[in-house]
Amino acid sequence: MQPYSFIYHIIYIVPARNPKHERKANWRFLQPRNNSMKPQMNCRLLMTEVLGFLFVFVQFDSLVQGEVHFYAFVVRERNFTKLCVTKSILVVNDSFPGPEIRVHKGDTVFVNVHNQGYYGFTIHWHGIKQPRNPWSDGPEYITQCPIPPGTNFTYEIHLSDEEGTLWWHAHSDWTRATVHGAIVILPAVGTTFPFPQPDDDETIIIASWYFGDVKELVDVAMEEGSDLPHSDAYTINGEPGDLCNCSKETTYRRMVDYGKTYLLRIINANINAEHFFAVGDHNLTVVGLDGAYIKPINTGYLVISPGQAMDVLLEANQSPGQYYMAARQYSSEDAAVVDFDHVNVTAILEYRGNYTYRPPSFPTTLPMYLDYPAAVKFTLRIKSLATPEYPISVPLNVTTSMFITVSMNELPCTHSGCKTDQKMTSSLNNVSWAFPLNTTDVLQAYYRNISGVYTTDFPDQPTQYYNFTEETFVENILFTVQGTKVKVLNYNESVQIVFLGTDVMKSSVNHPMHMHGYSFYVVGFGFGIYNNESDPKGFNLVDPPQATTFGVPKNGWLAIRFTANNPGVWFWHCHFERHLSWGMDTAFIVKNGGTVQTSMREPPAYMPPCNAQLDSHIKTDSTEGVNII
Ligand SMILES: [Cu+2]
Repeated sequence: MQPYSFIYHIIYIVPARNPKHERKANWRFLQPRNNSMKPQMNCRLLMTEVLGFLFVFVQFDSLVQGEVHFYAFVVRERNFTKLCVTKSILVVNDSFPGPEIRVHKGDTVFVNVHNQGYYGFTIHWHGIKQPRNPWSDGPEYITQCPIPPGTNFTYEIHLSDEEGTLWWHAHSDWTRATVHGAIVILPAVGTTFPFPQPDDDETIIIASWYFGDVKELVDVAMEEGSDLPHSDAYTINGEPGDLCNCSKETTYRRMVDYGKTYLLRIINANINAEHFFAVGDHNLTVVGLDGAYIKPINTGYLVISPGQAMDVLLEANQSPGQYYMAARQYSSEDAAVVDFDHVNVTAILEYRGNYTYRPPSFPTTLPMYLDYPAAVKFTLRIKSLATPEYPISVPLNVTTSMFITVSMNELPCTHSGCKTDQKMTSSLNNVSWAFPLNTTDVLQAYYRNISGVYTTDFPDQPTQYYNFTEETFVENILFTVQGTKVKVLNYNESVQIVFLGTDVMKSSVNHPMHMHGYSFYVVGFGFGIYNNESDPKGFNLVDPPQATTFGVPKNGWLAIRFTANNPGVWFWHCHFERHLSWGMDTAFIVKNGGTVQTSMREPPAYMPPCNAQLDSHIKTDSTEGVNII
């Protein structure tokens, strides 16, 4: 066991950041500073944090290799004005997007989350494997119940082999629309990047903006069985940018110096949209995906799925001036579907120095909304580094094989609030996931042997075979079953999953599948129905991309592999929130391996009770003795 050090990231409650501030300004969320903003409150909050963290730390039983960081997240509603309209949104530390967590590989982070809002929610540390510790993974009703208003809960985040960029977000309904932020994982102390040291870095978070209250819109739509809401705009670091109404003054700007190289940490925090991204007149070199480095991809654009994070090098090597960093939705839906959000979101890359002002240059390399070949062309180029310094470990002898259809479906809408006869659902192998709402979570049920919460009969194969990639409205295929069905894996199984995107209801799209507790290797993907004799011959077992979120191609298949060496309960699902809400989800239970180091850790002394108020309409005072206004 090596010596470790503690770092308190003292978080001050400050107004939303001015987007014209440069990157270092972001640190004010994390660094102590002298100002007149409620010093008494800060002291009170800090005392609470220190005592709470000390209490947690005495129970901390894993080997600590790096630094230990402490953060406080105060989550409450605040007014923000975008697109000429002011509305209240749930945010962390009064900031949209929320504060950045910045650590080194191998560090440990404690985050005490104070729910000062009106309804329960959880936070998930997206892409972090949480070895042996599903208790801090976060998805509600899977590994914990929502944190009730007026209470707090401390997450323990243990970084293992992740390096690069990941992110955190709420994992309850669509609360993640505004409750999210970056996790920057620098190389371990004493090591370097696998590319020349960049001069600086910059986090770019692409998110969705809705005019209405997102939770309320979703709650109503789910109750009525109607379509789920579509976003009204996209944002980069909280701002819609020059091309949107009432937004020009607040467009996010990043100052750069000619001749320097910047590491862009691009996170797609969108609720339902994949995005193309490009920078006017500048090439990009993509060097990382989901907390793992990849072989450099030199490109004029990239495509990023919701859930994914990419590390991208940008050389400031053009004539000093201003250039748009722009993103637009990549829609893989049928061309006839046009009701998606067409907003082009922009930020500005601005060179320092004296030069004659010209309007920012818009990237001509940014593909159009429906440019499916452009998306596929980029995705095919992603390969692991696979070097002695950054080795891979793709399972070669598969011991558990699953073939899973990924489908849109319908179900009769039968409860009292229904406004339609049939409602939209989605499924994996024709099972639409049902959360064990307000009873307990799957992890508790597994750990404490509580029956009646879930069943272990998630099917390894489709329940029926049909022409999967042909448009169909046949009733026995169209309708799905609902259930809380999980798949149980023995410790150290070598798992292969082939996902197949169906065209039931003519609704095939690219589905970004996300797995908790693991990253996986993408050994292949293709179009049409998977052939289990010929397609494996083309698998990449040499340098397959490693990811935690990767798209199942529209009317095509995705083959992934991983070793089930992280015991616990791990959710996996489509990262389009509308598909998650409709049931395109399930969970693995990975059994213990027989030794302490191959078994789940004990639960922390406190887990949130399963009685949180969830209704977005009820706005009661929820302060927990910390007056933060
Ligand atoms: Cu999906």
